[in-house]
Amino acid sequence: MDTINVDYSTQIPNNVNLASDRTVLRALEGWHANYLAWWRDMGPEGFQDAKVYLRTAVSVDPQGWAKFGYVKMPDYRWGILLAPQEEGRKVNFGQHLGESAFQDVPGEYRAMLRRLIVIQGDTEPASVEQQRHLGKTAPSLYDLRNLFQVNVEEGRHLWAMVYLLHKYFGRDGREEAEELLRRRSGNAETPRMLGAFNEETPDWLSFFMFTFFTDRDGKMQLESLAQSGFDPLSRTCRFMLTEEAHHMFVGETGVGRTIQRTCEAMKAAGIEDPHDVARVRALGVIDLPLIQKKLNMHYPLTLDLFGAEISTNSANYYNAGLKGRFQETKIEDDHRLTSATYPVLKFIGGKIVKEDVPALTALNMRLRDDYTEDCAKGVERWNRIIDKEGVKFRLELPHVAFNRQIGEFRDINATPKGVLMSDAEWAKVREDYLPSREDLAFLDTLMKAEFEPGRFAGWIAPPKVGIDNKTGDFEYVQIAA
Ligand code: BYC
Ligand code: FE
Ligand code: FE
Repeated sequence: MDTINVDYSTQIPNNVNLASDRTVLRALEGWHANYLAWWRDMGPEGFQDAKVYLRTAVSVDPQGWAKFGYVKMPDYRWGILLAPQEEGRKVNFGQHLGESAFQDVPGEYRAMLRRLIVIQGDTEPASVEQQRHLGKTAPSLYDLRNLFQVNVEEGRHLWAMVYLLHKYFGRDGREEAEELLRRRSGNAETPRMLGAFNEETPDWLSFFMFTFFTDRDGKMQLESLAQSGFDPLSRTCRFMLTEEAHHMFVGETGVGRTIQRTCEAMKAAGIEDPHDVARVRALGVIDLPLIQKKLNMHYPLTLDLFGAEISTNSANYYNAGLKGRFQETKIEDDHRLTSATYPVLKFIGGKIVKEDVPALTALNMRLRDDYTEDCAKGVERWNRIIDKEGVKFRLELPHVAFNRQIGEFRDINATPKGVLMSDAEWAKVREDYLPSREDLAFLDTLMKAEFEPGRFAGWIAPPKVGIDNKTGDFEYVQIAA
């Protein structure tokens, strides 16, 4: 079997020749049943029988890897797809620089590697759980379909990690794979592993912010794992990244269309001051200050996902050749980082100061900086929409010390501009910067489903083009009667 096209003859589509790997195939078939039970329990609520116009990966050829068609989500062909093996691939960083890439798990790195794979795997079903109630309030069938596309692909990303656990980690891998179906987002006893994945996604603005910010952490982490010297991990992450692009598209255009609609409505009503919140809300659109507050909520939560600024874990991952930097092979240095330094923001003597630290321990910070740069570009594209409509307002990323739970700034209060303040001061201004109960109640009033083909809820503009070049009135989801 070639490794570009996918074998659909087995219950589990794959391009890893599962048919000749009976033990792994059998174990995965067992897990499949539990996965489907999890999907029915924790997947999109109320839409399990709807026919959704979804893309399914049929190949890993960058020129054309997907086909579109109506599918009921539980019938989606979740498959195991790895990018083709590169002949003679090497370990590109760390202690093993220049050695052949690992085709099997090096014994001494087994625990570390398993942990990385499990953490990555845990986020995927978590996001599906977080988003399971959103279908009921979708602003259009187009958006509903995009939500479900993201959901089934996150499900596939779980499959990608579970395949590695089953194939390379024996019994403990199989146990971890079961645990991945047992933890639950937001559950006090069995929470998901990372902070942001236990938060609620209460409304569509949060969904769009999540796919813009948090799926972008996914992109950055997958980029670093795609550099891995453990070749099967690298190959699976490389393919996952092709799907990830759509998730960020959903987020960026979702927020962009919301902004567009708000600005248009303000103009039509002759409102010039974007801070005249009451009048803007009376138009049934989301005021720009509230969009900024949601951004203020999601960006720090996602910064926390990068771990502490200074981390021996990340140094160990790098030395072992398991997790690299963003675009590692394009960076010109020794790829060992034995003497390099990197500037890190720290909290010392009551002040935020920049300090050079050994680059090897600052890898989380570096990846986070690359992430921030990527986010800032997206925010600028949003600002261009506001400019174009002639509204005087700018969205901004808050300071990295704002509202953090992990790392240097977890114990302090800072404004989005980075001005430090006491607990008492913070309590007074918190709702100037983060959504208040009243803000959320307002958003809730807008979250009403619009399921008529071609129609959109009043708070969001239609997209410029349809999915798969479909026309505006295309029925992206056929909701079962
Ligand atoms: N919440 O040494 P540190 C995605 C823990 S998103 C809770 O700084 P490290 C997706 C940490 O585990 C991408 N705990 O940690 C997006 C450690 O615990 P231990 C997901 C946290 O390991 C949208 C301790 O604190 N993939 O794919 O350097 C939809 C010390 O911290 C958190 C990955 O993350 C937190 N936020 O960095 C769907 C890639 N942060 O060892 C999907 C794999 C830290 O003391 N993960 N801790 O028990 C990693 O590379 C790293 O584990 C982390 C943390 C970057 C997450
Ligand atoms: Fe994912
Ligand atoms: Fe994603």
